[in-house]
Amino acid sequence: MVEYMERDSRLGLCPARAPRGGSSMKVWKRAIGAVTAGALLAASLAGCSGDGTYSADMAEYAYEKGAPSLCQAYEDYFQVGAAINPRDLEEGSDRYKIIDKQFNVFTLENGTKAENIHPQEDVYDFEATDQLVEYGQANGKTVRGHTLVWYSQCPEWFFLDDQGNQVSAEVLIQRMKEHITTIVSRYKGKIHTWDVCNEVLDDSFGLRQSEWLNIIGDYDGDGDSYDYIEIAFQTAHEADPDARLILNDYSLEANGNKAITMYNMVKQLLEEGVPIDGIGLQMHIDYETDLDAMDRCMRVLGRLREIDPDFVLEVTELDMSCFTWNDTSTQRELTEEFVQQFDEKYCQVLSLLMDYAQEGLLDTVVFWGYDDGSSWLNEYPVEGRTNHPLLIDRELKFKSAYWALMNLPQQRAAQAAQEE
Ligand SMILES: [Ca+2]
Ligand SMILES: [Ca+2]
Repeated sequence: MVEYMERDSRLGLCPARAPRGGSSMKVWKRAIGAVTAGALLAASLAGCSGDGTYSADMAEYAYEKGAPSLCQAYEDYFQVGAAINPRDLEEGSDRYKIIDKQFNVFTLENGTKAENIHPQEDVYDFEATDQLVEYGQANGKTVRGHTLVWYSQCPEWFFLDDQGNQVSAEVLIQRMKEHITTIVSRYKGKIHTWDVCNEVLDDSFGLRQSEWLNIIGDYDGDGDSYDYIEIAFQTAHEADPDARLILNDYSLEANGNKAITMYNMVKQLLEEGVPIDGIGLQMHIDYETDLDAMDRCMRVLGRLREIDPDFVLEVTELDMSCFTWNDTSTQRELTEEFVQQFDEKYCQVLSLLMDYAQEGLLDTVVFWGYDDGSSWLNEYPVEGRTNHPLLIDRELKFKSAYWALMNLPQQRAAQAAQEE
């Protein structure tokens, strides 16, 4: 924080810490107007260290020692993280310098998914996950494990016997328990948080159809079919009682039906004693994301704290597409107007998340990647498009969105101070 504050004072800004508390929806609405000025400020700040032009050597500037970092800027609110891949951990590389400096919580984008870590019944491949865990241990970083039980990127052997027939519920439960126990035990005390189950809900209403659901079903006969989720969380909890266990899903911040379905299900599971510590909101949003809907959904999920006061929300896969869902185009012209809208939306979203953090509802925000060139959104939902959903561009240069987010905590603090 020290170096950043020195830069601030050079520019005559008060680096006051954001006060705790404060009302929620009002704050981000007020903060919006300050963002453009913030972007200009960021440009001049960046220019201070270079030859006066905004883009010159930005990447080098932003990860040099003493330059600001995202996780420092938000340290009073939440940890800031990124999904990464093994190449990011090559010490000394530009990518390593960026992730090591900017983030304090990490998820492997693919390495811990079942198809990679447990490709065959008797074959585990821990290499990528071990590498991240070792890095985390050596550098004081929080590591998230993603993910133990998911309908996708899960090898077929889980669900089939030697003859290629579907296995019984008993066999699948046994395999799931072995999978979870082996992995969670190996990283006991080292992987802080597990996305135990991923994407268990349907987009319209109720549970998603999956082999996990269809084979295990209402195994205990109590009238619900949450059994595979219940068993997964119990098993993970037994393997590492101190790990934070998360139920992760998408569109919870946008789809009210889904948020309410999640609330009702988790409420029942908590009341039955299932050890769920929180909900992970993937938060794959776009530049037109409806913030009022987001706030309503977050408030619904936040009510789970009435049942468990320690219940948390995490943002686990944040990125912001330059295309709305129905837009099938492959290119987005980055006009000044669009970039400004994009940066403002990112600030508004982060400002909302800071509100929840101040209320103790949320303590972790993880981006799904960090550079536009590596984002999955270049291939999904439209293949071969050029998307720009993150804070660092294809040349590993820091975008204006990055600088806008860097300035946001101070702007909020300044706004709050003005009102006192
Ligand atoms: Ca049941
Ligand atoms: Ca039950």
